[in-house]
Amino acid sequence: ISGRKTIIANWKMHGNLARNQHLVEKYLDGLQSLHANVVVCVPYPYLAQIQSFLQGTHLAWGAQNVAKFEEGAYTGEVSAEMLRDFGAQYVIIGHSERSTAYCESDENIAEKFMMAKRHGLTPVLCVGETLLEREAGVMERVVGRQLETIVRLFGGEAFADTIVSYEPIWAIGTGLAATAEQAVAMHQFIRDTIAGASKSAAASLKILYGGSVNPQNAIQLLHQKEIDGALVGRCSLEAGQFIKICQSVP
Ligand code: G2H
Repeated sequence: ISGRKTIIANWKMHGNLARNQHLVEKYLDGLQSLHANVVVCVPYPYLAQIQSFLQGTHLAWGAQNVAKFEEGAYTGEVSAEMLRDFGAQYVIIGHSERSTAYCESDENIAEKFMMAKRHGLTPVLCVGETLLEREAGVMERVVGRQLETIVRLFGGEAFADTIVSYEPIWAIGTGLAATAEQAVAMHQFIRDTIAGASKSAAASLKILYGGSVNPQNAIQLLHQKEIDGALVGRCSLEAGQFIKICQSVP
């Protein structure tokens, strides 16, 4: 992972062949000279399509989930090796929309994280607290627990050259982003927590912010040295907005 900031588009369950082509062509047009790494995470069926458009360009691509198993009788699952077959370099792990809707445990998420790493994918681990947890002042305890499951099972070194995305659940898709101060404080906490387990892993870790990032708030968020980039949902579906977000990387 280079020292540049990373902007990841999370298309979630949106798109079709025609719309994807249109969107990616606009991305490629608008993102020619950039200071950022740009990654597009698409639904599984469109990996081949995105590979055909982005191969040989400066944009990378990835998926939004991966199986915790190598291979076998796991109906409906997609393995890390399969993602590699389609040139994926990144995979989002433990997004709250999955952990909530499909009851993913911290242990499951940790196993997916390691499976991605073992296969040379960069895992993008999502962590974050609910509004109730923030109001109760326990957000650091919650995020700490999410990180520590990986440390406990695989050691702090597991975080070397990976990405953690701080995604406060109250900010996801709500239009209400965290303030730069709130994000910076949590990003410092995340780096300190990992440093407590492995200083070298903490130094190579990228910490992104996700949750209602838009072209307006991106400027302030991305100017913070503690914020290594952004995970962008809704605004990644509008090429103009996504390009503006990428261009606001200083
Ligand atoms: C958080 C984010 C991208 P949005 O889920 O992962 O989505 O930008 O729509 O809040």
